This record gives sequence, C-alpha cells and structure tokens, in this order.
Amino acid sequence: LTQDELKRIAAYKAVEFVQSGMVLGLGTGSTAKHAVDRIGELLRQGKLENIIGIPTSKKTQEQALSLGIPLSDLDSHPVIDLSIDGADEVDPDLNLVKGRGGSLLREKMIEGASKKFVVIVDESKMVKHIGGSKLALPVEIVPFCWRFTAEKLRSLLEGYGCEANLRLGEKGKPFVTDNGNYIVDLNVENDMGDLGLVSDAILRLAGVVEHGMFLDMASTVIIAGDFGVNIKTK
Ligand code: DER
Repeated sequence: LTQDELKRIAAYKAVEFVQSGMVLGLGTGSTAKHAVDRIGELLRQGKLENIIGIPTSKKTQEQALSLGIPLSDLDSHPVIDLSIDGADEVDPDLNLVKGRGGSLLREKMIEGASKKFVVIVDESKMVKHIGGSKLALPVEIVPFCWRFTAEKLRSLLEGYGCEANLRLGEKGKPFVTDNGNYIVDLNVENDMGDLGLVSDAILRLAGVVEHGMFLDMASTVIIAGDFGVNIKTK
C-alpha cells in the first residue's frame, strides 16, 4: 500500500467515530484531507447530517466549503465534540509533534477545545521519543525581531543540539501563517527529556506564540500500516 493509501485508511477509520449532529474540528494536512473528503461524501450521501465543521486552517476551510460542509468557528462553538487531524510524530505516550503544515496554532486551539481528539497517521509517524528525530519542532513566533526570538529558542535548547531555522515560503520570503506570524523550525538532535519543562520554557519567551508539541492532548491515535490498522487509546 502507498503512504497515501495508508493515510486514507486511517482517515476513513476515524470518520467512523463521527455521528450526525456533531460539531467537528477539521484537521489540516494530507491525512486530514482524506477525513474531510470522507465527511463531505457521507453528508452528500445522506449517511451523515447536521454536522458543523470548525476548520483548523484557511486551506481546510476552502476544502470544506467546496464539499458543502457547513462551517462555523470557536467563538460560536467553544466546545467541540470531536476533532480529527494528522500528526508529524507520535510517541508511545501519544504525545505529538504537529505543525509541519504551518497550522499548529489554530489546530492546538481547536483540538484543545475538543471532547475527543482522534489522530490519524500512517505507521511512518510513530517515533520512540518526539523531537529527537531529524524532523523539526515548529514554533510559531511574532515577526517582530524574529532573529532575537529564534536565537532565544536556539540557546534555550542548545543542550539538546538545536538549530533554529526560519521557515521560508515562496521566493525565499518568510512563510507566513494564517495568523500573520512566522515559524521557526527547531532541529533538535537529542531526546529532550521532560517535554513539559521544555514546553513551559518555550512558551515563556515573549515572542513565542505557540509550539508544535501536543502533549497529553490526543485521546486516540489510529495507525495504518501494511499490518492493518492499530487503534491506541489514552
Ligand atoms: O501541520 C500539521 O499540523 C499537520 O496536521 C501535520 O501534523 C500532519 O500532516 P500530514 O498528514 O500531511 O503528514
């Protein structure tokens, strides 16, 4: 099976948790895209009804609109029944790294407001400990004096062998999030140990908006692999 087929399998499995009448957090990324497509299909077939979607990015908002999924926002729905989203890394405690698609702030707000947060991944996302792989830990920061904040982040984590790189968009310009902020990708080499301490230290830096570690937030992780589908629940 291709990686995209595995993503679709995990996504379709997660949509089985969706019931008519639910307020749903709609995730962002290539895996969540399959879940949003599936929800749109079931609505069209009349197998689901009275769904309200809360999109985690402008990209997902456009996808949901094109599928005719009724949309709203957190101001109107501060409590969400179920959110479905992908992840970049999942550790054995179901802690996540997210944000490689640049939507981590809205995802964390919406998924943090959800009674149930189902994560959908292909098996390649499973790691022994998050942040210690070659993949980056995204941090959303304000554009004002971004070099100052990036250096503060780098020195904060230099004990773990950290490089801080400003994420670039088109034509070498800084990538700008849906919220008008920048993203610094922290390439951390070693296991960061107590992730809660690292999270608090990052969030204390005044120029930081939010980071991509989603600690103790996932209620269920659906993993699709050539072995089949494995569902881990907190
Ligand atoms: O950027 C994000 O937060 C995405 O949800 C990411 O974590 C997963 O994206 P993928 O499904 O395209 O791998």
